Amino acid sequence: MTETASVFKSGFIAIIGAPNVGKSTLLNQLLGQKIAITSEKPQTTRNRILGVTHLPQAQLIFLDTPGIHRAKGPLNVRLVEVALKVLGDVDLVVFMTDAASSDEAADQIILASLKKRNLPVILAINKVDLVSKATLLPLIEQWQAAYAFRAIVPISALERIQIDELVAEMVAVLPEGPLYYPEDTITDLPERFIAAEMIREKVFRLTSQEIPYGVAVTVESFKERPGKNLVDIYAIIHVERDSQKPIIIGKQGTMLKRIGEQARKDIERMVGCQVFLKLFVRVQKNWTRDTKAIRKFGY
Ligand SMILES: Nc1nc2c(ncn2[C@@H]2O[C@H](COP(=O)(O)OP(=O)(O)OP(=O)(O)O)[C@@H](O)[C@H]2O)c(=O)[nH]1
Ligand SMILES: [Mg+2]
Repeated sequence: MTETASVFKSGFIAIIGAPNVGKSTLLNQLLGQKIAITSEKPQTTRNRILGVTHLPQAQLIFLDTPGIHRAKGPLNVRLVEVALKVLGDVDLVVFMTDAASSDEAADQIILASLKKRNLPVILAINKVDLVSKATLLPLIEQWQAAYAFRAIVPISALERIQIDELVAEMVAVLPEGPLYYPEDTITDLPERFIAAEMIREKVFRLTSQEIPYGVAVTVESFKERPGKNLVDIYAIIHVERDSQKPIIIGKQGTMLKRIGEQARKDIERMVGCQVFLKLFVRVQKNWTRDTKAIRKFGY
């Protein structure tokens, strides 16, 4: 009798790394759908974002996390806390670094906290589309010497290079396990949370300097219009200083309009119907320095 190779594997996989290395881009690529917001600015992600990939013989539950770095200020300290906490409850870690511009101090902090835990770790060296083989090879050797990784996989999350190879390495390490989530589950996040994130993403992408870092978004109301294939959403963009309000609104409301139009398109794609999005801007003085307010905004 031949042994059947039909064990079902499953587990929780933390995606960790320094800010801006491409963790959320990878999560979206793994899901084939956008649930995590991304931007070219560091510290975009502020929560643990869960996404599930279903394979015939495995279920992979990913936890995207805020970028780990030497944090200054209460909000950033909180974000690093959120990321490190995820490590306490996973079967596998995907540690992501940036092949093109690595944050060595942050990578060392992460390496040190991985060494304290007895977890299998796969290293994903991202953004290989930006570097030559000649830069990549010594980088791989350097990382091989730094830690006993289960595997080292050079990838491009953006260009979808070697993503299937990365998934195969993950499945190889995962234990035999149950179906944790029903087969139609992609995330445990409510649609209104993702809607708020889509709005915050546009603020990150359309404004500059300190503006995105002082912004939080809350969805006050998210309602389907009875009998119509339509959703009404009212959301507030909170800023931390009076001077930031006119910047978010823009000349004759142009900035707020752009934020709203771009966010609406993303939200419509998610909910699959027409969306009416109303945005308001409110000042919540110095919220990023106030632990209570940080909690109130869900961080
Ligand atoms: N060229 C290139 N750019 C990438 C790749 N992956 C991600 N990026 C870009 O890198 C930037 C950061 O990506 P994110 O996915 O937001 O990074 P993150 O690690 O989630 O960042 P934080 O949430 O701030 O910690 C974005 O501009 C992405 O488009 C890649 O493989 N190649
Ligand atoms: Mg992110």
